[in-house]
Amino acid sequence: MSGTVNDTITAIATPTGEGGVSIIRISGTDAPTIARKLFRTPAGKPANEFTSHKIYYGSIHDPATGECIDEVVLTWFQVPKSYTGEDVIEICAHGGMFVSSRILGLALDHGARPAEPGEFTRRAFMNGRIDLSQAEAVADLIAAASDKALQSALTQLKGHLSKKVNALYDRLLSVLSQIEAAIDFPEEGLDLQKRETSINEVQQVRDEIDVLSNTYRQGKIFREGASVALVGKPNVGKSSLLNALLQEDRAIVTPHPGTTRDTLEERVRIRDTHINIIDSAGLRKHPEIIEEEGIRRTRSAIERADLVLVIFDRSQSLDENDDLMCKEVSDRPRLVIINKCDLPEIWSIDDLKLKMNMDNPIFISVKEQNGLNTLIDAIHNHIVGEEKSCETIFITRERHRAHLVDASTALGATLESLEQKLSEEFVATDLDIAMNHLAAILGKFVEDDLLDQIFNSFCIGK
Ligand SMILES: Nc1nc2c(ncn2[C@@H]2O[C@H](COP(=O)(O)OP(=O)(O)OP(=O)(O)O)[C@@H](O)[C@H]2O)c(=O)[nH]1
Ligand SMILES: [Mg+2]
Repeated sequence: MSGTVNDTITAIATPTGEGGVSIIRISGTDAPTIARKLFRTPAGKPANEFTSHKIYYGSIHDPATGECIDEVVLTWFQVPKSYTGEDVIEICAHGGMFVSSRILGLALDHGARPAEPGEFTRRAFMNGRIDLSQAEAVADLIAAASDKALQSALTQLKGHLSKKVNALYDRLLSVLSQIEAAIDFPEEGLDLQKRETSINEVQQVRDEIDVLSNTYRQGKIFREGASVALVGKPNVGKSSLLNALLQEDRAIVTPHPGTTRDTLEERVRIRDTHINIIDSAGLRKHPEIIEEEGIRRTRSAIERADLVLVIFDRSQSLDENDDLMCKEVSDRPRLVIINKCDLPEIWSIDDLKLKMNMDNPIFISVKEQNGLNTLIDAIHNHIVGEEKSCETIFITRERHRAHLVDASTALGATLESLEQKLSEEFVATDLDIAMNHLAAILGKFVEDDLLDQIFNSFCIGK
């Protein structure tokens, strides 16, 4: 991370390319001075003073040559009531790359330096405008590709997760203050009643932390989309189903078993969620050498999938390859699909029930486009589960989950020490560890390396 925290930074905040408007953002102490140097009123005069949060119409000139670069509107957000918590100038220009680059160049010539990715948001965090989980929500909001992703990022940006984590932290803090009082006045110690209340309170906080960390599976799906793997022995119609779900001829389909040799991943939107759907090489007990790597990849897809669609062909007898597949998916979340229902059936459902501890199978014919809506509903229900209110808090980042799990572990140790009436010092140490993990979610006492890692994934200008 270059530069100092007090210098003035600038960037084009809108995406590169042509558009209706583009915004050049300048943040830092020199922002108003730079704006005064570059901006002219419609009468061609310099603007002496700007008022905060008012929009000014005028133009940008090159002070060295007097050349007019563009007609613009300019807004000044006076410190501290701005996105970054510093003086911020936003110049809204016509949306051409050349025009916006010229204005950016002028801001750089007059004292600003180029902002790094996420540096505006990083300053908002450093200046206490938002905490770290809200800063992460800004990145998630920008990257959101579905309503669910948008809703959960917005809830986090509004500070719902922060409030929840802060409340849990404060509850542990009151327990800790009781414990510390007992350490400071050992003659009084932690009496039985206080010990009991502490145990109850720590247990309750721990339960709430566990509930929160358990929302990760769902939250991650909202943020990144769900992985759904299409699995079956060769020729059951996996690639045909992929194409049907995508509504395009993406994967090669032939009547020959063993057509797909590699996994193929495509994104498709189902209702308001996006899923990454993975077509795979057919599982076969005695593969040719060339298929072996493909099958290894199929296994890896089964491992990482949030849902496996296990596909059978009703027109071919069940064989050892179907057995192999049943074994491979036995402990994975799955939907059983029976394809080619347009052809005469060779085996009965009871044959399959014997092989698989099976939920209700879904009958489809990709060829005749039958049963596909039922399948889509089933995928959606499985992925999204029951609808939760949009205010429900979901954990969407592994970083948050890891801190919650560690906090819960430390609280487990706290409870053990309390129950076994060990020295208050032990209790206080574990409580402190748990509280530090909660604080880390919000970015209190955070290391620069972690900030670099988080903000470097942002775009420039945010
Ligand atoms: N009758 C009928 N044929 C189907 C249906 N679905 C797929 N097929 C045919 O089955 C054959 C195999 O289809 P694919 O989609 O390539 O099967 P796959 O499971 O991807 O096969 P591999 O990649 O070899 O593992 C093709 O000839 C498809 O046209 C269906 O619902 N009914
Ligand atoms: Mg295939």
